[in-house]
Amino acid sequence: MSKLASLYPGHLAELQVRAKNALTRENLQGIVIHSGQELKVFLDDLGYPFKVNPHFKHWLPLVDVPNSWLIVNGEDKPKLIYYQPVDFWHKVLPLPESYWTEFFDIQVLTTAKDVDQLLPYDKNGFAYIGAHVEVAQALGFENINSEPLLNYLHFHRAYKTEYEQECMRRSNRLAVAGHMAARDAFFDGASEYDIQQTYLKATQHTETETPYGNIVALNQNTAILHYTALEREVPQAHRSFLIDAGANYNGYASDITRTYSFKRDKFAELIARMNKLMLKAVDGLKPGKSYVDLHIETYNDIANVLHEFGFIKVDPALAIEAGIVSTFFPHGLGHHLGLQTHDVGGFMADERGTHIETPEPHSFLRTSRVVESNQVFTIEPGLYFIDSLLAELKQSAHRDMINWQQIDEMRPFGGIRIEDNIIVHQSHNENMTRELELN
Ligand SMILES: [Mn+2]
Repeated sequence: MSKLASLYPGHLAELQVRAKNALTRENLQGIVIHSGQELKVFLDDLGYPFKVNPHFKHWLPLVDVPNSWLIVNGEDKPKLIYYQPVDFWHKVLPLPESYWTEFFDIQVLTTAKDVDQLLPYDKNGFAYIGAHVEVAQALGFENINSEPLLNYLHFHRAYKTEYEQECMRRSNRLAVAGHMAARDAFFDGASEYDIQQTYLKATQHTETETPYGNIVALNQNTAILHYTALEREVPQAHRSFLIDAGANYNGYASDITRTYSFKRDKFAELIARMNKLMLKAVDGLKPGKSYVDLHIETYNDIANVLHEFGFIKVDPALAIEAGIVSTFFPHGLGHHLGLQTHDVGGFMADERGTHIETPEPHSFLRTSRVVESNQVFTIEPGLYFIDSLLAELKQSAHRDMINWQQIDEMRPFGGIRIEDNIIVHQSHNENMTRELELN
């Protein structure tokens, strides 16, 4: 039996328990989960790429079937309404034969609008979870994406089953192959666009299959946090390269970033220093630790790096107090990772969804929750030379704290971010990314 086949029954059993508990709390009979529908471009017969409801792919590894439905009640065999139209225009996916199929009562739906014949007749007591509120209303659902139900499910989604952890290891394996090919393309002098094609080929993904739009940036473009332009031209010189790119495995995302310097220069030294800082942050990720505290510790460590490299003229403590570290590190340390790249539940104190505020000036942080075992995180500190933020700093009262000549030397290199994906276990951390020889 394959590894996934042996882990899947435990995953399903855990989801059944969560569903049962959620239904008991909300006094409901069942949950109806809609995979989604194709969205059409305005005034056109073309559709946008289909992105499945994450609640749907939590139960089974089906990411590309619209108009399908799951009915679960936490006790009985879940029912899968599988959409299989008679269609000679498009490829119709055959009913899969896989390790998960025996666990579902599968019914085939050939005409999407006939789904009501296969749904519970009396919608009272059933909650709809899905993107299409108007469809749910037309079918007679009254409980639609209810917040208490979603809060409960989202809180628990942070705890990954062994099956999910295995999917995420595989997602990392795919992405690491892409990263290694992309790195080689950079040192061969390729354009951003060609590096992107190299990455996609190595991961065997199409552009719409990656969990998010890849960031493939050369030189100054590395300082644009969400740069996705993909310049076709080869730049005059290759100085630096930042790639933030993931992969999908059974609907689970990886999210990995690496930065390279073309030469053995000061920027390369800064990358090596940030790598050390990043691994220290990974070591700090432990059950019982607040992710906010870990972020603040890393933020303070970045102040030390700014001082060591002569970018600031003042004591790191003074730079922190003045808030100037945010000019160089203007984002959060990381986030939960799973079915979604920025996975849900990051701000929840409990299963009712009580929100944990992030303190100023760290309000951009994407998780404020206490770390526990079986949670999966990214750790992704950065240090950038961003013209717009530096211009603000130069106008501020703190401008004399900065060694502007040192800063100006670094601007052509852009910035650095290094990001790994970590499973927190009770006794140790599993760095899925590093264990795959991507250093
Ligand atoms: Mn990330």
